[in-house]
Amino acid sequence: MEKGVVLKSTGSRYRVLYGDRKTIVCSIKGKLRIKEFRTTNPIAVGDNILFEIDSNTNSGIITEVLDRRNYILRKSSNLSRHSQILAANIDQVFLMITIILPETPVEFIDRFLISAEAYRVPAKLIINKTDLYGEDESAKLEYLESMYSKIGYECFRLSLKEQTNLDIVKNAMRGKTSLISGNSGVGKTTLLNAFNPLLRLKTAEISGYHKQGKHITTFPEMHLMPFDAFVIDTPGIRGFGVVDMGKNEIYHFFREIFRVSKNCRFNNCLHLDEPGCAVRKAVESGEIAYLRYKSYLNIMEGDDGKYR
Ligand SMILES: Nc1nc2c(ncn2[C@@H]2O[C@H](COP(=O)(O)OP(=O)(O)O)[C@@H](O)[C@H]2O)c(=O)[nH]1
Ligand SMILES: [Mg+2]
Ligand SMILES: [Zn+2]
Repeated sequence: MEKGVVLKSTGSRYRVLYGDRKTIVCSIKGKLRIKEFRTTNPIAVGDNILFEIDSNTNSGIITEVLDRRNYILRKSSNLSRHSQILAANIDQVFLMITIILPETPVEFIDRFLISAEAYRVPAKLIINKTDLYGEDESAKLEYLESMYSKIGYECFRLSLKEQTNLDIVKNAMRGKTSLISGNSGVGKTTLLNAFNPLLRLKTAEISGYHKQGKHITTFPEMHLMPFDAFVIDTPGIRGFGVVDMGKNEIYHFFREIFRVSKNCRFNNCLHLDEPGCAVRKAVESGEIAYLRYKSYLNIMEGDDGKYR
């Protein structure tokens, strides 16, 4: 019996890291599938597993998935009621954003952050491509950076092209398992290659028409970095999903809104236009950033009453 961690899952095969940086392809023992709960994948990237080595085929058979510390679900298609585990046992999630090429909308950032809050996984922002920023973009960067750090989200400025601040981001990842997310084209794959040149992963050229990168791969994959860190790439995955947040819960995941909401006159206040709403007052005074409040309103307007 060996113990390992799942680096990649492609349907029924799993690439597992074990021992002294050895990898082996494993499949699942038939009986294990039955234990599967309401997800389409019983084993996910980041899962700690027990397996037996079949010396004839030099492959492994997974016999047990050890308890998960946490996990994040993947946004599944609207048609399917099943959800998929994107990754398990994560210490922190990074959202990589860019001010231009492509521009990351604030609402996109906030949707990511509230999902991370719902999963109770610490979230941090990496603002990449600073080499491209002129005066306007730099001003916007500074605004976002001060807005998010004030709320408590650590921000890292990065230029992978000019290799600035690489060490600061590495240090933040050292000794941990990090998931990195972000719109395609922001530089996630470039970061992985910069951090571990042996990887030689394919990066996408920005397509001129959509100003967005093209998707290349679709399976999440965990990479071991030479500085004692695991980083999970989530290519082509636009966001976490399937956190069933009721409308009356959404504000719980906007940290600063939640904090202030305790002073609202009504304890079922949704901070829309109720009298005595402390949140609206805080937005008017500038204590809560208008952009964050706007994200909140947009998410509240979501069609089916559930945020996905
Ligand atoms: N100017 C500039 N371009 C970058 C930077 N980082 C990545 N890129 C480019 O952005 C494009 C998309 O990068 P990629 O890593 O494939 O993005 P991903 O879709 O998030 O994995 C590639 O052409 C990269 O060379 C950066 O810091 N500055
Ligand atoms: Mg990529
Ligand atoms: Zn209120």
